Parts: sequence; structure tokens; C-alpha cells
Amino acid sequence: MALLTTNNLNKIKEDMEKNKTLIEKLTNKNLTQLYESIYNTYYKSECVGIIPITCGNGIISGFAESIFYTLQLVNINAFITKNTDVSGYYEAIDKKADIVIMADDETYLSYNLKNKKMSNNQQATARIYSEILININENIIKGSKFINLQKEVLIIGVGNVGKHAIQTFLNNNYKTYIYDIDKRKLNKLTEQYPQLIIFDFKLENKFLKIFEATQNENTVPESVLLDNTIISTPGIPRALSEILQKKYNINLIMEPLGLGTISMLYEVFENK
Ligand code: NAI
Ligand code: 2YC
Ligand code: MG
Repeated sequence: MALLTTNNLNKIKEDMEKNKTLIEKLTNKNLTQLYESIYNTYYKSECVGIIPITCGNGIISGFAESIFYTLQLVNINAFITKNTDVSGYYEAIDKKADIVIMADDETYLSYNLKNKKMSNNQQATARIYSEILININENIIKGSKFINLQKEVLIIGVGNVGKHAIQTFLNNNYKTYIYDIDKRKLNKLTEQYPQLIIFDFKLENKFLKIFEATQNENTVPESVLLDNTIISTPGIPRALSEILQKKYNINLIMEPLGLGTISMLYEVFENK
């Protein structure tokens, strides 16, 4: 499990503001509308208890604060417990939290005490980052000569996060190409989903929409890029160099924690 560092989080406010604006431009929906449409749930007035957890590698300075800030951005009422671990859990319930959110080194979960719904960060992150590509407003693409590519996607990295993006694209009838340096994963997934296409970089294919979730940098090669390609990537570090981002005017949706966190809350809110 690739763990976040305090350094990854120190620009979370700026990162989330930038991504919020870009997502609204690309989808013509604000974040709340986007999450509501994805999960068919809505935020009433639930209070979220954020519980710092000390096991394993311990508390990541800035992790709980990043969650708190992110929830404020979408007007979700939250507090960080003063205590950690079991004492923090006790405090959250005592302070009438409706939902708790916490992470150890393996699992980052949200749990709604009222409706018993639970969310896992890996699925929730894959869901929002793939749905953003599904929800690109056709006016953004209409002008481009690549309109035929709007229902094709290249997924780079099909691990714990990336593998969960596949279903979203297949459910929306996307021509879905997958690539991973671990060939066993590719073979296993194409057995499970025969309609998947293992991407071969020798092919000349270029993509308007790319999803990346790897723990390595520069995993998106220039050969697959078009002008204004949209890359939606929770992967840390960045999947595309700043040079290529500028050269192709790439729309890059990328931040270290926030979008997946909001996704974990909308997944456990009440159904509409
Ligand atoms: P993982 O290790 O389960 O999956 C990563 C996959 O990428 C593996 O299958 C690996 O073979 C593949 N890979 C590595 N280098 C590659 C390359 N050059 N080309 C193609 N495939 C390559 O990791 P997981 O849990 O899926 O996380 C992936 C990344 O997403 C990590 O950096 C993690 O920190 C980040 N992450 C970010 C979140 C966010 O909210 N932004 C939330 C959760 C994870
Ligand atoms: O501060 C705390 O409460 C720590 N126990 C938090 C540990 C989070 C470990 N997980 C990760 O860093 C990654 C993130 C990308 C989100 C999911 N896993
Ligand atoms: Mg995120």
C-alpha cells in the first residue's frame, strides 16, 4: 500500500480548488451535482467524525486536516476527534457523529452508523476519477476532430484502485483498453472481462480520455496523447510530465486525497 506523505498533502487546498474548477468546466456540473448524480444520494445534515489512527506507520501529519478541509469545500459538517483510535471512536459517537471516517495503512473507510452503509477509498476513488471522464460535457469535445474517440479510454495501472475503474467504463459501453507492467493482472482481467483490450504501445492509438492509477511517475507516454486529452489520475506521483502537459494542453485531474474522500461520503449518504 503506497502511503501518503505530509509533503503530498501540503498543497491540498490549492489542488482541490484547481480540480474543482476544472471538473466544473469539463462536466458542466458542480461537485455536489456530480457526486449526487453518480450515487443517487444527497447530503442532508449528517455530521462526520474524522478519527486519527496511530497504528502501523502512525498518524500522517495533515491527513485528518486534509479530510476536514475537503469536506468543508463541499459544505459537509465534520470534526476531527481530539482522541485517536478507540478513544477517538468513542469520542465521535459521544459527540453524535452520524458517519465516521478513518484509515490505517491498509484500509481507509467511511461508515454510516444510521444506514450501516460503508465505503472503501480504493473503490470510491476509482469511481469518481472514472465518472469524471464519463461525464465530460459533449460541448467540450464537439469541436475536436477526435469526437469518435469520446467513448474510448486507456486505463494505465489496474491495481487496487485502477481495477475498480473498469466496471464504470464497461457499464457505459466504452471501448476500454488496459495497460499494466504486471502482465498477470492484465491476463486475469481479460479473462474476467473478455471485452477488455490489452493496450500494446506499438499500436498507433491515441486517446482523448486516459485514467491512470500507478505509484510511478511519467507512466503516460507522448505516443498516446492528443491536443486537450483529459487525464484523470489519482496516481501519486504525477503520471505526466509538466512539459508534456503544456505541449499538448492536457486537462489533468489529479490531487492526493480529496476527490476520493468526498466519494466515500456520497456513497454512504441517504438515497434520494
Ligand atoms: P497498486 O500497487 O495496487 O496498483 C498500482 C498498479 O500500477 C500496479 O498494478 C502496478 O503494476 C501498476 N504500475 C506501476 N508502474 C506502472 C507503469 N509504469 N505502467 C503501468 N502500470 C504500472 O496501488 P493502488 O492502491 O491502486 O494505488 C495506485 C496509486 O494511487 C498510488 O500511488 C496511491 O498512492 C494512489 N492513490 C491515490 C488516491 C487519491 O485519492 N489520489 C487514493 C488511493 C490511492
Ligand atoms: O493519520 C492517520 O490517521 C493515518 N493512520 C492515515 C494513514 C493513511 C494510509 N493510507 C494512505 O496513505 C493511502 C491514501 C492514498 C488514501 C488511501 N490510502
Ligand atoms: Mg482523491
